[in-house]
Amino acid sequence: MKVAVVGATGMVGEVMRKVLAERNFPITELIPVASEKSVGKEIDFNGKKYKVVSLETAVAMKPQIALFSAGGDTSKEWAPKFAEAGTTVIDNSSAWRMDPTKKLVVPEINASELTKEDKIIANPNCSTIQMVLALNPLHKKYNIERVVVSTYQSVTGTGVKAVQQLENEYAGVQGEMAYKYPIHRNAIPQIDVFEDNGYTKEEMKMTRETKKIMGDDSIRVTATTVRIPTVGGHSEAVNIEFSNDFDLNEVRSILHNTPGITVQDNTDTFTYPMPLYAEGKDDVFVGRIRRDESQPNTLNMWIVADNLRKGAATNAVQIAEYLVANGLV
Ligand code: 2RA
Repeated sequence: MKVAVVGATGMVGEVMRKVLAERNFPITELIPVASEKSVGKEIDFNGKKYKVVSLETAVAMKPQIALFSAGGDTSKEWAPKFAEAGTTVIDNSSAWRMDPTKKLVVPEINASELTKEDKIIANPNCSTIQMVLALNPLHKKYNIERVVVSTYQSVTGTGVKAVQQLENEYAGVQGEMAYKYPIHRNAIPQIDVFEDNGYTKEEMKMTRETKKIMGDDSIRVTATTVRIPTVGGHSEAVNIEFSNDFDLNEVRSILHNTPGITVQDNTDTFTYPMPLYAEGKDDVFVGRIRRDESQPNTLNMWIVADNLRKGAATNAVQIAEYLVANGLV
């Protein structure tokens, strides 16, 4: 398999390369693609060196799969060019996610929708992926009516400039700002731009993408998304109202038996998920599972995942693995 990684030198691109290697994805040739200033640079992959090429060169090399993480504008312009050349694109930007002609895929939930005709496949937003992975099996059992979610998101979701801002502020060094405000010792209740309804785009992604991935427009989702000075992953406090009542041990057992989820939930031993320990792992971690005692049929839980892994690179590579395993590329 010839595989292009578009945005290969970026934060997600780097993790994509790592995850492809770790999971022994059947690659015969890696095509690292980046902006003009990185063209010609050498990148190590599985003990071999590969030269970074431009988008034009990569299209002409006709990879079977291209993993994109280079921003919405690049995806809008270049994903169709790759698709026309016969490449299947798995795109990590928000460019195609809500396009009704494109699939938005979390493999454990809806990979079975994919066909050979899907030439541009959208990888969902990081904070959505980790939430829906835990919601989906519970929805099947108890039927979700409404979700109220508050996020505590890692600076790695913004990129390398934000990680640098946090490090500079921590060290007391002046530098470039990725955010409008300091992030060290702060919590910024704005992720992405504001929409007309007063919500941020990140908040609306969680609302819209959840319905599309879970294939159910009736699920109501309201979100508050917040950037905090952490790097290991995104955390989410999620309140879920079901149509039907549930048993807490059954909830734990359903989550425990869901591929991709690790339950860490024991108050006696102070066991619960934290981003520091989720970093570098592919699973979504769920804990603090408890009944919302303020109203019937309602559950609270805490969900943590490495946003660069299951929230981005790992999910994209899992989609690619599904395509290969099912002869769709
Ligand atoms: C963030 N959701 O954390 C974004 C990254 N895709 O900012």
